[in-house]
Amino acid sequence: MLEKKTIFPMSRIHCPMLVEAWLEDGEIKDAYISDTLYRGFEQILIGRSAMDMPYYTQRICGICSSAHAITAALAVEQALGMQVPPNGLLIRNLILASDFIQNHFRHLYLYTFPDYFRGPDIAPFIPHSESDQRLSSKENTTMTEHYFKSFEIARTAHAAFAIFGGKAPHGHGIVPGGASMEVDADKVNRYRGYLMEILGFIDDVLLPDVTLIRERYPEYVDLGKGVGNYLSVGGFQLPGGSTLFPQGVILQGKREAFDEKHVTEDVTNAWYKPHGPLHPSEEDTVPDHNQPKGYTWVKSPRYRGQPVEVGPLARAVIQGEAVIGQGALARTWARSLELKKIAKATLLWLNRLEPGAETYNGKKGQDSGIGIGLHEAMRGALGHWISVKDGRVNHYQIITPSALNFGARDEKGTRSVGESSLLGLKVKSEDLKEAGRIIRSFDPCFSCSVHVIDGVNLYNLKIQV
Ligand code: NFE
Repeated sequence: MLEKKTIFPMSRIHCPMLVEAWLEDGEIKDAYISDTLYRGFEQILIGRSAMDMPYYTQRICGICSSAHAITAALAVEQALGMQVPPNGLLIRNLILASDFIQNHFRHLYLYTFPDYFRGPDIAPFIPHSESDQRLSSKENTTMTEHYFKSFEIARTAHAAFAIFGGKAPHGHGIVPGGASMEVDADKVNRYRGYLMEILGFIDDVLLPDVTLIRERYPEYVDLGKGVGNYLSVGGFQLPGGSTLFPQGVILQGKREAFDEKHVTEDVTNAWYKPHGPLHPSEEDTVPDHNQPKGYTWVKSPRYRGQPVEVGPLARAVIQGEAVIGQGALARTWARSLELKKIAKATLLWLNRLEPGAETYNGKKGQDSGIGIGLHEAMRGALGHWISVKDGRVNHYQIITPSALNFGARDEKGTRSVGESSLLGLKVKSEDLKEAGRIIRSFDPCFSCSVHVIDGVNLYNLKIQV
């Protein structure tokens, strides 16, 4: 006899993610993951100036804002035939890198590590989950100190962001055609100073902390595996064409080049007007709460019809880097190492900036066209598909990393990577902490995923079983 248990809210970042697990004898046999929040960004964008897309789309989310800015800028630049000068590429990378850094620190210390240590008897640590605590009291105290210290270091990353972004989050620095800030020695030196401080924290605090957690919870390195499919659309382009993150796909162990033509979304089990799998350039977003099979606002993105995992672990796998496993702590470990990789890269990019050289080129080849922006966001692959007519948006579709990891099961009934990662998990705790550790390792963000809170569906999930 299956027993239903619900985890809500699932994420420590904000509320709309709901996980429904179906258990038998303490083992998860099935899972449904639902986003209870609909936002409708794709409709908001229609009819607006294409040049404003980096600003509008950043409002999808405050923790990955600059990822949307750069992806929108790439889409608009392709549609309107714009070229970015070398300084512009580097400044955009520096803005996005500092945003990645604040995101990864927040994810690790505020949203993930509390799954593995016991904080003091104060908010936000209470009520405590007492099950499966493996750190000593002294180690718990140290982790708590680092938890609070991470606020400061994430703020330092935002300060670096604001040097070239004007403010953080939702900066003003990334625009179609380049970057709006000029380069001078003072900005370069301040950014470098912040990054040196951040690198010190990574080496002295973060890496020892994540090593400790990995040692105490070794089985989580492989608990919560995905489906063996990984995707990265690449990112952090440098003058000359190379990128820090490569692009590629691995499907069932086989590597292949990425081609966006193979990206589709269907809405069979989501709350939208029904349609089969469609390429984002052909797809619409028409909410329909009455769809009988619907159980989430997140559509079902697929690559060649298959679910794919995205994020730091996927990027490491695609890059051919050594990974420690494929489960929850393998994701957390990959995110920690990626943090260092990005922070170190910024120091090289700073050296390549040319003070005084142009950062922006507003010349356009045309006023109408089609563009595709693809860039890795903090949580994985992000795509913006735009069609522009006379400078205005007439079609826009967005596929976010959390939609890729956590969309609805598709027309064939295939589960997302996130739903699959819970299958077979043995649960001993009352609060399903084991499942929480796995789902939170993806760093889920459901405001991004459906880009008006619906009070009815928050608590009245219509799931078909
Ligand atoms: Ni709201 Fe985002 C990132 C995007 S969601 S955080 O990273 O796009 O997956």
